[in-house]
Amino acid sequence: MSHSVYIAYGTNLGDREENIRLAIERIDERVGRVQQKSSIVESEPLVIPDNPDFTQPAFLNGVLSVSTDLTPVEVLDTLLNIEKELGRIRNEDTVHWGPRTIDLDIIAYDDSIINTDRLTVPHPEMQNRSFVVCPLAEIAPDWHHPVTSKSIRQLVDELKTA
Ligand code: A4P
Ligand code: MG
Repeated sequence: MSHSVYIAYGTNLGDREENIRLAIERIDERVGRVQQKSSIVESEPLVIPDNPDFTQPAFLNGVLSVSTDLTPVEVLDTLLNIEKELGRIRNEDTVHWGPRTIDLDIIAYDDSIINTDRLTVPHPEMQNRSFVVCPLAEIAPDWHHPVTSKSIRQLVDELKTA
């Protein structure tokens, strides 16, 4: 049975448009058909809580809807492989929340609520990030958060008035 998964991407290193193009191509091949693509938004990096003076380039962000036959963990493993192939370096020296060629996060998977060591779905920070909420609102105007039951419109409004 096919599931609906929303995937957010973020990139702030190298040829950002090309990173997005390649990531979408691979997601379409390996996770499932990409149904919708939001506009791409440019945003300033979030301030890193434990490293507030760290500077890094601006991000391009967006959200995709994908129909998939994979389980959530299979989607995660596929996204981690694609991140690796596109050159994301992950080790003890890389700054947490630092620059990356591509970061792929699972925002939502059907109406599932998942809290395991490897996976928190919906993404725990999504409602605080306009670079996720606004693109999601564009492609999924009827979406509701399965934990809080808030509509995507409400999440957009809350970010505007925050
Ligand atoms: N994981 C748990 N839940 C999920 C999920 N829903 N989707 C686990 C994906 N992964 C999930 O991820 C670490 C582990 O999280 C994964 O192995 C998986 O088991 P990671 O990608 O290595 O960690 P990270 O991305 O460096 O850290 P974190 O806290 O996930 O960072 P975020 O939330 O991805 O934020 N500023 C702007 N403007 N735009 C951005 O896109 N992104 C970040 C990184 C910071 N600042 C930004 C942006
Ligand atoms: Mg991530």
